Amino acid sequence: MKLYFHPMSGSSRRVLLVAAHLEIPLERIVVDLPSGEHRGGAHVARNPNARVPVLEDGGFVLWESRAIMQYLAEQTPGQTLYPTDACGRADVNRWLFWCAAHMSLANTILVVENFVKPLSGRGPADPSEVARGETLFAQHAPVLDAQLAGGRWIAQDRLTLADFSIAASFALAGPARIPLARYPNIQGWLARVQETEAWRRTAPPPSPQRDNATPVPLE
Ligand SMILES: N[C@@H](CCC(=O)N[C@@H](CS)C(=O)NCC(=O)O)C(=O)O
Repeated sequence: MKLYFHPMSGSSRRVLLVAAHLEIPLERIVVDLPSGEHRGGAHVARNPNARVPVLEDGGFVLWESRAIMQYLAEQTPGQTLYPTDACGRADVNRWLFWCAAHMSLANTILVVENFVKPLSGRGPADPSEVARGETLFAQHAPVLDAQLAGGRWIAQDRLTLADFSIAASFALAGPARIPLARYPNIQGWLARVQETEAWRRTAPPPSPQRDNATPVPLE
């Protein structure tokens, strides 16, 4: 299977996390987002949304990162990331949809404004967009923090696709200045996800702009 991705992309990271955890070999093909390769004909033919990631499995082409996560889990007998019983699966699906509709949306606004724009010379951040991202974050982060008050993982009392999906959207929390200070349960859970072998194995290459950025203080 081939994965068209970019190493700094959170959407790509959530797919890589699942593949690493399930030990599914993927041929990784970088789509050069900074140069606009994703808007070129070859990539648009794979994904009309002109985004990464895209999975190719033989003649089957699949875009949307969470659909790819589910597809990879389905390929793996005995996996525990994606429950097979109806209630367990619905529970995980609930958090995958919530991630796409709410948490990722808030985080992505802050990633784009506070990290991507300055890094790519499209900056500076637009204060009204930053405010919109922070407002959405303040609306949704308490839901996740409360959920994590009751356990180590988001769903099913174990590591699932929900954890990898949501954690990937926080991968650039520091340089994106995502305001995590008031959410100790999210911080503790992120540290747990970051201790997994899959997280370590999918780390993007070093980037001075990312690694030397000053994050929002946690206290
Ligand atoms: N809902 C999509 C989002 C994909 C997405 O936004 N990918 C970003 C990288 S994280 C991208 O390709 N951005 C290119 C652009 O917006 O021009 C998914 O989950 O796969």
